Amino acid sequence: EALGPQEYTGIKMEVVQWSEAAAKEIEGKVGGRKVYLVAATLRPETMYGQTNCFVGTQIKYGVFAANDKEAYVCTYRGARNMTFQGIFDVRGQVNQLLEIDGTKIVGTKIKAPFSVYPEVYVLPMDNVLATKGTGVVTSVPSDSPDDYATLMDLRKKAEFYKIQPEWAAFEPVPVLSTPTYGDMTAPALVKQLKIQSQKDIKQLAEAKEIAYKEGFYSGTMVIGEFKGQSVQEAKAKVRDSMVSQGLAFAYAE
Ligand code: A2H
Repeated sequence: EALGPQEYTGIKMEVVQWSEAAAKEIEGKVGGRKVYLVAATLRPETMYGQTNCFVGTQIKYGVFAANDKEAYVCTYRGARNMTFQGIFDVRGQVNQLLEIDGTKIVGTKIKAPFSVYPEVYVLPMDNVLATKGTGVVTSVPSDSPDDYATLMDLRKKAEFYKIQPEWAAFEPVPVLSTPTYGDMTAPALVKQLKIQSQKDIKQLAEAKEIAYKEGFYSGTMVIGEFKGQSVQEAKAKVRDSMVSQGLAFAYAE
């Protein structure tokens, strides 16, 4: 864990179509607002490779009014942090429109800003922490070992996880290249460390550490506006570009 505050980017993933279960609970309760799932990421430069989004199945989420026009789906804890960071219209105020279980959000179709896949689905992940970020994780299986291992679990056992196979069918996309692992860092590490599933927490922590260092210090972008630049250079530029287009905001904790 970092000692100072973590500088996340909040990625705004607009809801295109609610899952059946969520639609029932949400109908008539958001006052005509556009609703976004907000994912917290430390790797904004990888957003080109989003294939889905994850929520925790044990986690309760809220739909919070950010202002008259927009509502955000995240944990109550995340919303509280946001409002004290001036992200909602009334600083310090949390206006929760409703509460909903993570399981019910699964299957919702959302926009994935900057991704080569404009619309993707919400899927379940075992290890989403309620105590970190927004409780919503955008998935980049090319560069996140956790995301890749979870996506493979879901594909192998779609029925067990209660998902439609087509929700998990988006292929990982090359986003950045490193000398050691090429342009599919996470799949390479999952293989090398013999990770079988999202339950292999210890090896995944090691893979995550290696992937993060390798990507940040030795990675070159292979896609997007900053293609050919180092990840170190591109990271803030991609973030700024998303923020200036209204697709993301700075979020710290
Ligand atoms: B990262 P740190 Cl491509 N529970 O975003 C579990 N994981 C969470 C979370 C939560 N509540 N909130 C955020 N995260 C994930 C992209 C990514 C991330 C890539 C590679 C590595 C990576 C796409 N997923 O994280 O413990 C989010 O996944 C490894 C550093 O605060 C977020 O960034 O360091 C990262 O964990 C924050 O984890």
